[in-house]
Formats: sequence, C-alpha cells, structure tokens
Amino acid sequence: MSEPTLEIHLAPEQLLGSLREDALIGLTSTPKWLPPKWFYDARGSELFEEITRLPEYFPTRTERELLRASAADIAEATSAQILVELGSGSSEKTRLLLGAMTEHGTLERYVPQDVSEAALVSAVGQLADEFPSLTVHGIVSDFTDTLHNLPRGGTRMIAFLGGTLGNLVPDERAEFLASIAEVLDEGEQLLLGVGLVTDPAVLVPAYDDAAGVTAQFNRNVLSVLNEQLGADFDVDRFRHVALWDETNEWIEMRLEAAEAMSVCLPGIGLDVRFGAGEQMRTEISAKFRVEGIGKELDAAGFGSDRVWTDPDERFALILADK
Ligand code: AVJ
Repeated sequence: MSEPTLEIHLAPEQLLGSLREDALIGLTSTPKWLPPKWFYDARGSELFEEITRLPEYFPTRTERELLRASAADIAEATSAQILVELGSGSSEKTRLLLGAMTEHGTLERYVPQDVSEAALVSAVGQLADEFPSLTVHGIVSDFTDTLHNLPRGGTRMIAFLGGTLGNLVPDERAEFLASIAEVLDEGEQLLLGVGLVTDPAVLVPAYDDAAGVTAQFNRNVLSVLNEQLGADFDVDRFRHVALWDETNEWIEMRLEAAEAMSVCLPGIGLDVRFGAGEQMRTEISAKFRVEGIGKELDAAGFGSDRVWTDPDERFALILADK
C-alpha cells in the first residue's frame, strides 16, 4: 500500500483573509448575508455529518443509494484514470464509485479536495487502506483553486457530488461550470450530483429538522466569526430559519435576530446592528430540474450527458462529457 499524501494550498492566513473579506462585504450589505463556506470548521463539518444521518435529511441517503445503483454504469461509461473530487468531505459515498471504478480497471488515482483539513486527513487515511491499488492524494484548498491546478498525468473525471453546486448563486454557478469545462480536455468528464425540485413538504423539514441539528449548524457560522474575528455574536439569540423560495427554486437558510442588538467584530474593525427580527442569509441550496441542468451544462461548454435519478426523482447524477 502506498502512503496517502496531503497537500495544503490554504494557508491559515489566506483563509482568514478571505473570511474577513466575506464578513465585511456580507455584514455591511442590505440584507446581510454570509457565504455557506464558513459553516465548515471542525465543529461545522461534524454537525454536517450529523445532518446527513437525520431522518429528515434525505439527500445524502438518496444520493448514496443512487450511487450504489449506478456506480457500475458510471464505471462502464468512463475510462478515467484520475478521479478528482471537489468538496469531498468525508468521501463516504465516493467509496461506492471508487469500488466500481477500481473493479472496472482504469482508475489509478483519487484526489479528494476539501476546505476542511480535519475531514480530509481522516478520509485519505481510511481510503488508502481500503483501496490499496489507488494512489490517494488529498488537497486542502478552495475548489476554484483546485480547478486551476488540476492534477495531470491521465484522463480525469471531476466529481462534484452532494448537491453542493446548489450552494452557488446562478451567476457563480454558470461561471463555475464554465471554468470546469475549460480546464477539462476532450474525453474528460464531470460527474455532478444535484438535488432535484421536490415537494416542499419533504424539502423544508430536511433543512429544519426536529432535533435542531441544522439550527446548530446554521448558528455555527456565528461561532466561527467569534473565534476567527474576535466577534461577540450572542449565538443563542439567533433563530434558525429555512424556507423554500418558489421562484428561484432554492432552499434558503437564514439567521434571525431575536431582538435588536449590536455586534463588535474587532478582526475587521466593524460594529454591526441587527434590528429585532432582522434576517441574514447564510445559505442557498438550489434544487434543479433535469432539463434545466442539462441546458446549464450545454451553455458551460459540455457535450452530451447521461442522467441517473432515484425512483422518487429527488436526486440526479449527471455524467457530462467534455
Ligand atoms: C452540503 C451543501 C449539499 O445544501 O443540502 C445541509 C448543506 N445545509 N443542511 C445542502 C446543508 C443545511 C448541504 N450541502
């Protein structure tokens, strides 16, 4: 077995710099907002893993079953030697794909990328044990950074699973898909996992669970600002809000100030006021229609694609060819 390796492209100073920029922009905007990327410190990553096991949070389970059912087909439809996974987190579901792709015979290297070093360290160790024929090389970075420094030396498939594409606003999404198409050579592929538009009665509870884990996850972004920027958010005075935006077809998570308050953020030299009941957007999680995402992939510069969905049509895996 070869030892897994880890490459760190996100110096802590860089990470802090971009958090400061994002916090400054978001907290001085009307309405206020914060990018979802900042949920995922060690505690936030743990809370997300906990979310994936909740009875209400169906996406992870659905995608896992879908991967189980379609991994052999996907392996059949690719001759990739390198699998690069963006936002790999725990890589838990990817095992199904790695199993099928190593059996099929072309895969040599797995390159998981994530912003969370803690999540990656534990994932690469386990994966290298489980798949002794694979070279496992983790990259701690921002995914846009990884895209521009993509590994070479074989045919590549980029996997972007879990529905994380839905966290990008439409403009960011178009730009992101186009830059993936741009860095891939002909014959290389993108494997995308996206949540589909579903009954809001099923969707909303997935983002507002009875046990309150998603609420803790949402509020964790305030703890991150407290720790990293020396802020004094009174985390418990913010209420978790999850709603279905019918027009945009996305779930929106917000934090609502329970009462008027001011917050000091010494790390960015900012004092901000929240009015009673003021809501700040912390995440969008867009859901897709098969036809719509097909058009977006087309527009981004991809060729043909193949689509697999679960029986309830709540999730889709799309393999797009460059
Ligand atoms: C990891 C971004 C796919 O949008 O469903 C879970 C994050 N937010 N519960 C999602 C999340 C609230 C999740 N993604």
